[in-house]
Amino acid sequence: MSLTSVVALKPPPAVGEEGIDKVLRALRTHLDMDVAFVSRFRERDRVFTHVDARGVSPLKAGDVLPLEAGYCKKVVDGRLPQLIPNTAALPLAMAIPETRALPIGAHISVPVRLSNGRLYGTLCCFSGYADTSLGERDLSMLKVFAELIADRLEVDQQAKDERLRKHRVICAALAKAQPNVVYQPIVDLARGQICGWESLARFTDEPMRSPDLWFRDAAEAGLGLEMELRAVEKGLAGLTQLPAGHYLSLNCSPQLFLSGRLARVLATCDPSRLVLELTEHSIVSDYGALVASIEPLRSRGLRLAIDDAGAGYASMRHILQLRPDIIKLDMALTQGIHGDSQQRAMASALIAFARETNCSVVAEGVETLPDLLTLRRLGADKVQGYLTGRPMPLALATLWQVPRLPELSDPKAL
Ligand code: G
Ligand code: MN
Repeated sequence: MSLTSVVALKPPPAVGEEGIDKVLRALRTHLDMDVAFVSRFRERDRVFTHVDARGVSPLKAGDVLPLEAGYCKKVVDGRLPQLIPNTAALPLAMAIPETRALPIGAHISVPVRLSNGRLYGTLCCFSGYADTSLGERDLSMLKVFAELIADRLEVDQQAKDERLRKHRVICAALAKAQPNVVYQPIVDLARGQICGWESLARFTDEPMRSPDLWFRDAAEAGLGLEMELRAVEKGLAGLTQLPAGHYLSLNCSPQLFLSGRLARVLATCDPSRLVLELTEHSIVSDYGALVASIEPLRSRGLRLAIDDAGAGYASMRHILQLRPDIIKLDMALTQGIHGDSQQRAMASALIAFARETNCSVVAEGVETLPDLLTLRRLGADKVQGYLTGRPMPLALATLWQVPRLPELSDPKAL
């Protein structure tokens, strides 16, 4: 099976710059001028990064002009004043071709400096007509706005840098065929035998962090689906080596279902041996679309599990809307259940619901025999946890025997 390609993975576009557009609009309408813009100086030219205009604008965001053209560079160098209420009264301004071409009757401009003092560019407003009401107070206000914009640019830049850094780290991990997967046994309590395996992602690349954090960073870098698909592909690669009667449970986010990419990856597998666990961490906004995206796979025998049930609000909605085949009780609900009547009450309620709706219940995170016996007494069908087997490499999984737990076959232990 070929791993998802990482060749054409571009960082996602930046977000959050609309704040500057709002600042520009407020400034321009307050000064009652035709155009307001922020320009960024480069070595030889300047880019108009944000533009706000009344009516049809002579400029648009993304335009590039030579650095020397127009007013801005001259204002920054002190060759032109920052405040020009009437260009006709200033021969130097009249000597600039744009003054007549655009035309520019009034011009007000200040440098935008970053906190380290470095010049970023300028914040500028101009109008076609002179406006002799423009004064020092307007210039002071422009300077305040320039500082606000510089702050905002820096925050945006930091966020962009951070996303690029994450993107590089995630691409590097994908290029090294990360993540690896391990398999954890799921034990059928009626038979005391393994019935399936959950494949779990593990990252051995630096920085050493939990899989949750890797997936979160991948999503922030716009590579969440690539990372998830990789984990699914790697999990699936072990299916043929697991005993034929065992199923394989794979973790998927709602976004992965909705992307349509999952079906392609699963196309060559026997769906009746597969369970997809829907992680509850993301809120689903369109259950109709999600149901529709899973349906073709379910009609071919694939089963759907809701992961981490009992841990939060989303899982309850998932259960009601998606009508799963399996409900996986979160370890927050199962660990210590032996000694906690609240946990027992909640687990019983979910198990009763599962019975009514023809679902089977897998209790996750089971580490102790008393918890296992309590869960069995309450009606859980299957358990998964350190007690019956830690997540392990495929080679070990193919040989794994459930530890002998005499109490499991002892009716008195109920
Ligand atoms: O969210 P999900 O249920 O898919 O992930 C389960 C996680 O819990 C895995 O990372 C797995 O390694 C871990 N895990 C599995 N069994 C146990 C257990 O018995 N105890 C604890 N603390 N963690 C477990
Ligand atoms: Mn899971």
